[in-house]
Amino acid sequence: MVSLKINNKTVEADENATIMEAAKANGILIPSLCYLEGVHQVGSCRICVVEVEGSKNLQASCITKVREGMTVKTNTQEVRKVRKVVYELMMSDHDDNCLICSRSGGCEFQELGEWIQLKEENPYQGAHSKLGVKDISNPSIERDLSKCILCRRCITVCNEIQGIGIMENQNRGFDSFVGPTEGFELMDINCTFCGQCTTVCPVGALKEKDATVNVWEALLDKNKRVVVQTAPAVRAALGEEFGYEPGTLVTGKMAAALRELGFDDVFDTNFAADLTILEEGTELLMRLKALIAGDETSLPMITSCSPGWIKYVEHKFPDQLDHLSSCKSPHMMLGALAKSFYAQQLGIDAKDMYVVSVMPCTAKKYEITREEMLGDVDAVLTTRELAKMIKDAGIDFVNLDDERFDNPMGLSSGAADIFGTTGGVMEAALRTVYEIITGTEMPYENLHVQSVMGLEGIKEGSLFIEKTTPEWSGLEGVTVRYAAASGLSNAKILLEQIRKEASPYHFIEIMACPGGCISGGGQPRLTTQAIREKRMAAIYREDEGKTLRKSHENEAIIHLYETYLKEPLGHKSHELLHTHYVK
Ligand code: HC1
Repeated sequence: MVSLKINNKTVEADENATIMEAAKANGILIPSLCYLEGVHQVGSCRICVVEVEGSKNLQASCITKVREGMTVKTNTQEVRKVRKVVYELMMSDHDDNCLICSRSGGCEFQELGEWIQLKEENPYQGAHSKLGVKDISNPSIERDLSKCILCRRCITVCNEIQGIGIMENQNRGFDSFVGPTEGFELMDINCTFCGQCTTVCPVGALKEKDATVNVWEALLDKNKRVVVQTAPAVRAALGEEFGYEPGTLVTGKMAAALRELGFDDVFDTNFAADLTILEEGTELLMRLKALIAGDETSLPMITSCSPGWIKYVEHKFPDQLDHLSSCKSPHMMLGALAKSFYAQQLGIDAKDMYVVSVMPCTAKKYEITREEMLGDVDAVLTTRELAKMIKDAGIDFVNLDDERFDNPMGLSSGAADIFGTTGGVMEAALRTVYEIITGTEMPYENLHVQSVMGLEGIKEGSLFIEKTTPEWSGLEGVTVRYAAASGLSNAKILLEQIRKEASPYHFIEIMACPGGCISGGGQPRLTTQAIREKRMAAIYREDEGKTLRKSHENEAIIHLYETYLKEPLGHKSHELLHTHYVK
């Protein structure tokens, strides 16, 4: 620990802390636009400058380490003057059409303007370098270069957290911009559309492609049956858009709001998550059986519900596609069932049905445009877009009474709830697969697979199968090894292991976003580690609060198999619930 003075207050700080961290820990806030928690700081925006006694120039507090005996001032006249000039220079090349910007009211740059008390006219008026330059090349993410303030957060998250590295500083001086190399658009390169860049962008330069206009149109169309479904992680974060503490579950209010918006059927993606466990679990069992019989098979099997991850593996590891489960992601399964099984029940043509998925994810917008699954789902709204629609409609969200999802695709188990967090799909699958093989419940307290819980990037564990039911004999004595990874740089580590034929696992869960869908690219901004933890705790609370906690015990799923699908991996399932991948 070192001792230093910040604004005449003597404070203690870890010797590796930056001035900004030491100040924050002691209740002194220093503004910044480029700072991002938990990564290498670039110190590019210079908004966080402070005076350090003995230094000739002001120092960027996000990259300057504390020293014993240091004296720091964060709020002198000189600091405020420089901060204002830096801000005004950024502002001079920023499209200031704030009233019609999607970030208005939630823009960090706007908030900083208030902090700095910018009142007079900006002295640095002049030409704008990229006015009107937009990248709308893809179905997930929109880039508006005239709003970019060159803070480089998107570069950091794309490089350091996701390990993709498609965003770079381009050109110099007045011509500089941030984007893919040689001015390519996102559609032309290996962007996974995970949308992590949209969650860290402090302004409106990076955002999801808007789907609200199309959804409003569908809701107004009297000839359409408009079905909506919501992902497991949305309910743990939507409340934040309405002032609730992170980690507040708003499942019932969300269902009520969707009905008030005019959706005809309010279904739960969690229903299809349970269905996924039956299909994917059976697929795993088949591969394990083949292994025991000495037949050729692809192990480890890897989950396929995260479309950013699928796009990544298709680009970077096309030789490993056999390892992916052939299951569509749960919301695509629900879309396909809505337009077949449910449309049949209603006696309507699938063409007259419009399916909307509310997802924490921007890559899901791209997923619905994939040729192999085209038509299953018509529109994807992010959590942020749903919040906007609720506000637009003047719905008093906070005072809504809780409502439930509709049948026949509204019932779900706790196993489905935990899909929303890293490790959750693995735990949900093990709850079912272990019980099918052994005829007994998984030997873990409260059904939790502790080894895959938590926010670590890669987690692993194993489960010994002592005895089996007669149907699965041959698997006794097998130790099933599993892993769960979140964030694409972690996924890469496990894929490289597989490529070298050095993977010890039978089953791997991979989610493109760090922490899983709780911190997806469409969730409320800005997701910190503390917020991730609270959303994750909420998801486990939802699971533990249910009596139904295993996918294979979901009566609605059992009924669906009895009356329509017949059996997991059967003909109908293959037709509706499975897909293939593209090299
Ligand atoms: Fe997810 Fe999934 S859990 S991918 O993380 O398998 O987005 O929440 O909806 O489809 O169920 C996301 C979340 C989500 C799917 C499910």
